[in-house]
Amino acid sequence: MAGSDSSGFPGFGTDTIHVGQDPNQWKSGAVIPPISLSTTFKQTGPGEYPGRGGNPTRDCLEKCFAAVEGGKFALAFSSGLGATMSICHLLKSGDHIVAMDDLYGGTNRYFRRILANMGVETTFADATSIEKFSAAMRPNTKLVWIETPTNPLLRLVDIPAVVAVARKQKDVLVVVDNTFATPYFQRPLDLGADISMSSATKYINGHGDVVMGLTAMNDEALYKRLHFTLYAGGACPSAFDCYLVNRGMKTLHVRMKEHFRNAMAVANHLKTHPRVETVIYPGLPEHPHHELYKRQMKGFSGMVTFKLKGNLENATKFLQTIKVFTLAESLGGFESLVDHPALMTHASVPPEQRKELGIDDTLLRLSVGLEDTKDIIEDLDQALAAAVSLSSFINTL
Ligand code: P1T
Repeated sequence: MAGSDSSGFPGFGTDTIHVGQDPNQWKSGAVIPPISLSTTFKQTGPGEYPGRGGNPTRDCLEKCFAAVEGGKFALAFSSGLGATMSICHLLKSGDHIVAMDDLYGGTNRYFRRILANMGVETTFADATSIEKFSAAMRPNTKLVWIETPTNPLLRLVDIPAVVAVARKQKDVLVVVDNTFATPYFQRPLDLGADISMSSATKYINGHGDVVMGLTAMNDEALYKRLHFTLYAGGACPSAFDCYLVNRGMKTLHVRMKEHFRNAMAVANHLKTHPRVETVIYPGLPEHPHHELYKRQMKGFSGMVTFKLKGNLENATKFLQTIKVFTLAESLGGFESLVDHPALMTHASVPPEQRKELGIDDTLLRLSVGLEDTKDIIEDLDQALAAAVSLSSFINTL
């Protein structure tokens, strides 16, 4: 491990700062990669391309992302969902997907309401149970899609165990959505996954001002196929956004340590709070998948999910009173955000699936930012005090 870091992968900070950024690649010797806004590049002859047909600013970002994911290749997309769509373009009608049942609502919606209409069926299974996951596999399964930790319930899936099941069949692609963990804390490719994808909109960029998806992989043939679906499908990011994400990534390791520290403090504070029903944070020893967390991850991000006591009215009051946290979708930026999954990010998940998972009216998802720990905790306390009257829970205390 490089330096005295207690979390993260060896050399992570050095890679994110230097890989793909060599000043000698530019005639000017620019230390910071320039933004190349040109949408077309001079050919040396008809049909002869000077490079591989990419954009120089995007190339810097992709090289850097591949390195921090421990992969050989990376591709950037116009959004996380754009990456998901382009990966699914590798499938054909009649193919089948097994997806984790607890997923970002937009991924669930894409599988059910777009892909299903194109002849690709998805079975949602609880991949935290290898038995349930194995039972969902079919002879025509071609894609396994998991998130770990999941959005919003922060459940953990054993990546090597899922890969082992998928490998029993031919040509099954295993994709891990690594958005919540980030490559600083978890490297799906090292654990056998074929593709590690992230919504770079979140922690990777980290500044709430870019929408982007990133994928990393080791297999060259897969990289070429995915490059084709990106190129032919058009979900390509702008050079300016690539510049911003490449810049944001330079501090990913610094930000993630701080998100981890703040989120641990919040989780520890909320777990004994009289106005709180339950707290979910994989870093807490009480988390049901904490042993797996210790095996598979080197820490966790600023995502803390909890249930406050009471009902929707209490939750609404909390969300209207909280100040340091902004009520908004998305996550992973420097600023603290709070989400009500049932009414916001996961409203498109069918109500019966939400009920089964436990995404109910009092479940709230925090994206703990980089503000001072004391201010974050005091804000949670004041909003909880305003929202939940202890006297109504006197019998439960
Ligand atoms: O927003 P976009 O870049 O398209 O990424 C989609 C996406 C993919 N995977 C995960 C795990 C995600 O959380 C998201 C986007 N999620 C939110 C906007 C949200 O608030 O949960």
